[in-house]
Amino acid sequence: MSTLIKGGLVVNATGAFPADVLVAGEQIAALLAPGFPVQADETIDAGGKYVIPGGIDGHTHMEMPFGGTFSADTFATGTTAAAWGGTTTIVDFAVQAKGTSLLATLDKWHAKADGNCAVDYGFHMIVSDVDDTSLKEMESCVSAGVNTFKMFMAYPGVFYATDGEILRAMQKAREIGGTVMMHAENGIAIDQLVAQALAQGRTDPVEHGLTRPAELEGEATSRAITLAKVTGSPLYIVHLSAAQALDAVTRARDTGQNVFAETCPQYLYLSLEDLAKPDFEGSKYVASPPLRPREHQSELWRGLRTNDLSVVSTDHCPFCFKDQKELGRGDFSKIPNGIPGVEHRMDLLHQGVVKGEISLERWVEISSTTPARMFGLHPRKGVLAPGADADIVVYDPTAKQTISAATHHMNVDYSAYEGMEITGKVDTVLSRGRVVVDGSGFRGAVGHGRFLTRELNQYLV
Ligand code: DUC
Ligand code: ZN
Ligand code: ZN
Ligand code: ZN
Repeated sequence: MSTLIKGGLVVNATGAFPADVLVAGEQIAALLAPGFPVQADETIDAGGKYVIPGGIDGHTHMEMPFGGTFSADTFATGTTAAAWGGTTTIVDFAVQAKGTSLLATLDKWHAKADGNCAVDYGFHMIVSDVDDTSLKEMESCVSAGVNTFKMFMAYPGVFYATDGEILRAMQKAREIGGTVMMHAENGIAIDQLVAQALAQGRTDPVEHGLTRPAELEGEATSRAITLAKVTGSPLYIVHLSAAQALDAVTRARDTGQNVFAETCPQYLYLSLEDLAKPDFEGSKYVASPPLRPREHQSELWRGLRTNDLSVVSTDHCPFCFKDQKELGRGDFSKIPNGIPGVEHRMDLLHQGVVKGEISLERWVEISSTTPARMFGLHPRKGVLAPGADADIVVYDPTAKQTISAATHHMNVDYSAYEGMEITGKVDTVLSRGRVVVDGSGFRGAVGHGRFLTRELNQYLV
């Protein structure tokens, strides 16, 4: 089976140029001068459109257990929504429950995902127990294609790791070619602020933001960076939301330390004002770290331009308003943490191109090429080049759309971006050579997506 994508503007992280893209089987066979005569079974007209590498969302939570409930997207619904939005690879977090083994956790996540994904997928591992067994098992995770290990400085008593535990895990990561991913918020201090708020009868969703000040993200980020420096471990800060945290990352990067950070669309577009919406509407915007006052947003865009923020992932973690977010009525600390977004990352970041915050090439870089290199998937993913997987998005830069829960494909009953007008729209999506989305709708299949074993972070020096 061969497909020719004709007449588009090919955009890679390294540049944009008019070219036709020939796909043979599951891979890109050639980039051709426009109009170069070639036979193909199927032709896709990309005239007036961008042709970009499929998006890679390096941070999702499908079917994630949380306080007796689960995030609302299954691997089937979540990866289908990803495909609709031009994301052709996700990296989801396997969650070690305390007292269980990392390898059993991996098996559990494979049982949920294998045969159930519409696009390709990999895993990160959340390490909840730092003990000799888990540390030893991290080696087996690397052999199984999972070399990124998330830890938490937040959530005492649940996922929280002490500085000593973080130090030990970082030493191990350094030894085995792994990268530690950090949820950097000072959970010990936050828990005190939360208890004080509840004792004073402050129970609304906005208190979630007020009890998690930006300074405590900045402090934890600095501390994680220091521990990484002492151990020589690479460090990837997940879901960075605050200017103070960005400052810490920027300082470390300026010394040449292997420190990397991602932010998420919600921190670029939403703010504490959303958390303050009345009638419990604010619960739709509860995620950790919390949405920040608006002035942080311009700092984050600047960080994306300077590459102190290297990646934008969604932290897609959908909980329905009805019955799930509502668990926290009367106590904001019980609102399930998470915002849905896997479907709209490419569109939301394209607004950055439209508004002149980032270049066209940078859009591709932060949403696909850098995640591919950071998470050991490049050059198979993240680039349009001969030999790469034919994960390709034809994107119409001028089409208009309005984001709404009434039309999205995620299995969640609200959109955090309800009513937002977007310039640009996914036209056609190929996953490993197969058209999975086009004008006629979803043409892919649950089960088409394959597990990706990942190699070393290519940015390490
Ligand atoms: N951290 C995440 O990365 N996702 C959901 C909640 C959290 O604290
Ligand atoms: Zn987190
Ligand atoms: Zn710098
Ligand atoms: Zn997350």
